[in-house]
Formats: sequence, C-alpha cells, structure tokens
Amino acid sequence: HPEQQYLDLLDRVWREGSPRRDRTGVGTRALFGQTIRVDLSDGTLPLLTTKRVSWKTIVRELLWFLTGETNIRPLLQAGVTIWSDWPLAKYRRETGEEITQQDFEARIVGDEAFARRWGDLGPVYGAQWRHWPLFVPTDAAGGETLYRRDAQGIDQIARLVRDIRTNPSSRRLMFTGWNVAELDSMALPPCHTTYQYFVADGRLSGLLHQRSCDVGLGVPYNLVTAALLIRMLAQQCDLEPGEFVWFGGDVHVYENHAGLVAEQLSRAPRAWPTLRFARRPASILDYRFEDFLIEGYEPHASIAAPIAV
Ligand code: DHF
Ligand code: TMP
Repeated sequence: HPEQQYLDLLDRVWREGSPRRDRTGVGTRALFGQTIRVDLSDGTLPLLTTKRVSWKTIVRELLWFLTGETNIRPLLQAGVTIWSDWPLAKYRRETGEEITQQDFEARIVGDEAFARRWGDLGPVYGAQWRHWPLFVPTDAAGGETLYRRDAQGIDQIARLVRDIRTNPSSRRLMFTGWNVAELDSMALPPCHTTYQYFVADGRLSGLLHQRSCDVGLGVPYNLVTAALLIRMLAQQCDLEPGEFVWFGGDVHVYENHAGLVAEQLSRAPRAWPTLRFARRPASILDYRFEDFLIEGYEPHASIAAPIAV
C-alpha cells in the first residue's frame, strides 16, 4: 500500500532521527532528504487512512492560497482554524491580552478593521503565488532610475498554466513561495516551498520540495495539497495525472508526538479514496469547494496531537 511509505517514514524518523532543538523549543527528531512517490494516474488521492485527515480543510486552504489572500479572515469565515495560532501568538505577545483562541477568531470574523490589523500572515503563499512583487522603472529623475511596485505583481500560477499548455516539454515549469527578500515579513516562511511539473506521454507529474516537514501534522496536509494541484493543473491543461514526488528537506517528528506515532503505526492502511471533479472550471482560479468530489474515504479515527507554534 502506498501509505506504507508515510508510515515507514514516521517510524524511521522517530527511531533514527537525530535529536534537534528547534525554533519552537519543543524539540524534534529529524532526518534530512526523504522522498515519497505516489501514482495518481488511477485517480487516487494520497489522503491518509491511518488517521482521519480533514480534506475539506485542505481544499479550503488551497482555494484560499489561490485567491492570493494572506489574511486568515476568509479562512475563518469558511470554518478553517489551522492558521489561527500564529496571528494569535503575535496578538498576545504585542498586547499582553489573554484572549482565548475562540474569542480571537470571533473578533477577526466580526470586526473587519481588527482583522486587517491582526489577521494577516504577511506575504505568505497566496501573495507569492499570485502577486510576486514586481518593480518597474519609472521616468528617471535626475539621472537616477526610480521604481514603482506594480499593483498586480507576477502571477506565477497563470504563467505556469500558460507554460504547461504552450510549452509542455519545458524544464522551467515551476513556482515557488521562497521570496528571499520577503521572508522576514512572513509569519512562517513557506514550508511547502517549490513546486515543479513535468509532462510526458500526455501525463502531468509534479514534484514538491518541502523544506521543513512536520511528519505528524503538516505532511498529511501537504501531500494532499500537492496532489490536488496536479489534478487541477492536469484538468486545466487537458492532461492525465501522472506521478507525484514528494521531497522533504528537514523531515522531523516533534518529541511531543510520541502518542500519535505509536497509535498510528498500530493501524493498517485502507484503500485510498479517489478524487473526481464535478465540472471543468473555466480556469485554475475558478474552482469551488463543491467541485471536489472525494469518494471512498473510510479512515481510522482522527488522532489529536499538539502543534508547535
Ligand atoms: N507548524 C507546525 N509545527 N507544524 C505544522 O504542521 C504546521 N502547519 C501549518 C502552520 N504551522 C505549522 C499549516 N498547516 C494543522 C495542520 C496543518 C497546518 C496547520 C495545522 C493541524 O493542527 N491539524 C490537526 C487538526 C486540525 C483541525 O482539523 O482543526 C490535525 O490533527 O491534523
Ligand atoms: P520552521 O519555519 O521553523 O521550519 O517551522 C515550521 C514548522 O511547521 C515545521 O515543523 C514544519 C511545519 N509545517 C509543515 O510541516 N507543513 C506546512 O505546510 C507548514 C506551514 C508548516
């Protein structure tokens, strides 16, 4: 079963990973440079079955990325709370107010000005994917070239779709969130960092380079996001899905995930579900939640685990 690759990775990192003190102070065990390969050609989606993974959250998060949005308000309006920890931590740190996560989220949803002030994650995924900063020269003044920031910036997703369609054998079919100039203003620099695509024999394959990989919590999401993107791009470019290659850089398990590791490794994987689209949206930006039909998902129960902030 292809899910065995994930279970083996979880097991191997837990048993053989080097102990590392990390940014969050929780502590991890880590291996460097790991891969998972998944055949998507039969319509399967790499959605783990050894614990319930909320694919609805993943779809909503991806659609949010694709809008170019970086404020958590629309996510919260859709009931998705996975990005709240970071703005919440910042709010508590800067105001000293002991607000609960629920109250914070309610204020973001109810108060637009508050959301603008406290709900933004900085120029993370959506901003870089759709509006990579572009500076254009204006009329020179006094011999010195002045630049103004283009309002739209560079739409990497639009370019990618164009290039897959018009130049499928290109070796430059990539997009990335790793904007070095803006890393310092992001709540978190992108973890699922760079995506590359490859067309052969009418099939679209994709590779994700994920620089930092929380095997217990983040990776189950990241596998699905990357696979969904391959499927959407394939549909938009009239290709069949091929293979998904996941490449992890710093691949780690947090020390406080011992319970998750033991429980999940005791479970037997079941057949992966399939993804079908309800229709062919007019563009990569026109997908709606209802377009994603996930069929045959019968996972084991969810496993709660603390997230390191
Ligand atoms: N930080 C860390 N330490 N690990 C992450 O995986 C991570 N992921 C981020 C942002 N920062 C991160 C964005 N993605 C969850 C999953 C993915 C994610 C953020 C959070 C999470 O908590 N998942 C839980 C339940 C979530 C829910 O349904 O509300 C899970 O059990 O999968
Ligand atoms: P870092 O920026 O210090 O690497 O911390 C980011 C942590 O979040 C790290 O444990 C990896 C994890 N993570 C994922 O695994 N997947 C994700 O999509 C995100 C946003 C974070």
